[in-house]
Amino acid sequence: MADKKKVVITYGTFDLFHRGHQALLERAKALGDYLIVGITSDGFDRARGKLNVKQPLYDRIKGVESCGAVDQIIIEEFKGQKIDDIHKYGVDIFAIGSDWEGRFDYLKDYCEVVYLPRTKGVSSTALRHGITREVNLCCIGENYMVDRLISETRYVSGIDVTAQCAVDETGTIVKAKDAGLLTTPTSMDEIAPLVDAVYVSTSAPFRYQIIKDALTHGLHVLYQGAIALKREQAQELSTLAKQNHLILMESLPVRWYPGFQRLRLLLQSGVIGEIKDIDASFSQVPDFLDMTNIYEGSLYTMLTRGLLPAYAFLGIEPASANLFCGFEDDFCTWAKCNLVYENATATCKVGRGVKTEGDMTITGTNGYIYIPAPWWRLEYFEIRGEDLRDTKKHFYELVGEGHRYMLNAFSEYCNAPERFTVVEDRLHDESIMLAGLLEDFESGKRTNLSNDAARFGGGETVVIKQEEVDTGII
Ligand code: C2G
Repeated sequence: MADKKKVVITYGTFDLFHRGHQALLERAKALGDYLIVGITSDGFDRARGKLNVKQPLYDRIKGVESCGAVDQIIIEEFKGQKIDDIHKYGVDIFAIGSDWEGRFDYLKDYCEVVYLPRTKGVSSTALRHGITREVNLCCIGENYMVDRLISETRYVSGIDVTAQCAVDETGTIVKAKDAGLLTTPTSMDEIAPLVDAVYVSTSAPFRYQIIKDALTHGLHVLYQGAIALKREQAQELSTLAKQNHLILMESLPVRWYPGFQRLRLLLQSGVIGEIKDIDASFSQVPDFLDMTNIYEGSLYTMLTRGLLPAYAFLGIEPASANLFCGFEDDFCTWAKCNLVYENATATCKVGRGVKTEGDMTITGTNGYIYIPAPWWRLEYFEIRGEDLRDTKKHFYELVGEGHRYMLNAFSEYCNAPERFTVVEDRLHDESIMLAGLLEDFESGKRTNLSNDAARFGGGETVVIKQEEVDTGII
């Protein structure tokens, strides 16, 4: 029919309605004659794992209504409803922001699908005036960690990736090859006015300089892996962040998982008495592992995760620490760290290119915690004592990849840096310790690697090295 109205539909949470939402709805309306907006119910957001939604449904509806471009509002209550709505309302065009690029292509069987560019820099100015809580992020690096982080930000209300750039082999920021519709700045001077924070996921040797640049430009920083390769550099970055009231945080999602947070509180409350031993393993065998790049090895990418339970539950100052590393050529495929505290011990084993997973056991004077492998999901654990009938079972569901919990914490801290001071010293000290450990290991390795060569494991040649680390380094 010639005069049939062109019906457009779009969906969203529309929490703390802002001008990015407004622009999206106006653009969607301009695609046709009649605009339907599906607003997610609180239950649906919970079910799809969207964290941190601030407003109840009623207030979010009021926000969308205030926009003036909307003809009809419906509530989105379940996965799969979109196809049903398209039939029900005779929809011609499904429109959605470009952060969902490709994700709704399956709807092309039912109507036209249009990805509309998102509004950039919605929050930078507003954030400074405390009006909205959305944090704009630029990802520095092009790798699967960045892809994973970007996809998880979709499920956190209050943080948004608006830019991405790459880093070349000299450590210089360059245009991203595959940034999709994101802005791709080519220097920190260009990044700074666009966003509030950066996520740094580069090769270890470039990390220090890029983080320093970002902090100097007044940006909050989330970084992947060890903060720096030298203790002094890590210390310098910590001081810089504190002086400028900026958040400097390692991207270590496990720390923010609901189960991990609860376990920490339980241990602090003395649920198993005094902790005497912790045993944790963590490994990855990625599809593609570049073993010519030593900075992809266990030591640089995994150790921080393996040490987390010991650091978090026993502290960052063991009386001594032994680090054993297995190498293939110069690539560290596994590392094992034995920590000795005044009154407790801990072992962590990490691997990249070798596979291991173990249950985690935390031994205490009145009982123990048993966490089945892979322990790091922390979805389930048991508090056990002498009498197994007294076992207490704890279950904490982990949604998505888990990064969303960390992103949630990061965005909240960016909005209220004064709240970060409670955890700042501990997190910074952990990073400094780790940088120191890597520095000492590196310098030791250079002088006596050849003396420690050993052959074992079915004829495979592996270099194994034992490093005695001074008191207070870890
Ligand atoms: N949006 C935008 N610019 C911004 C922020 C958001 O254009 N700066 C767009 C989003 O791309 C989305 C809409 O505004 O199309 C609503 O965003 P959200 O409230 O974050 O909703 P979302 O979680 O993206 O839900 O079924 C729900 C949908 O899948 C989308």
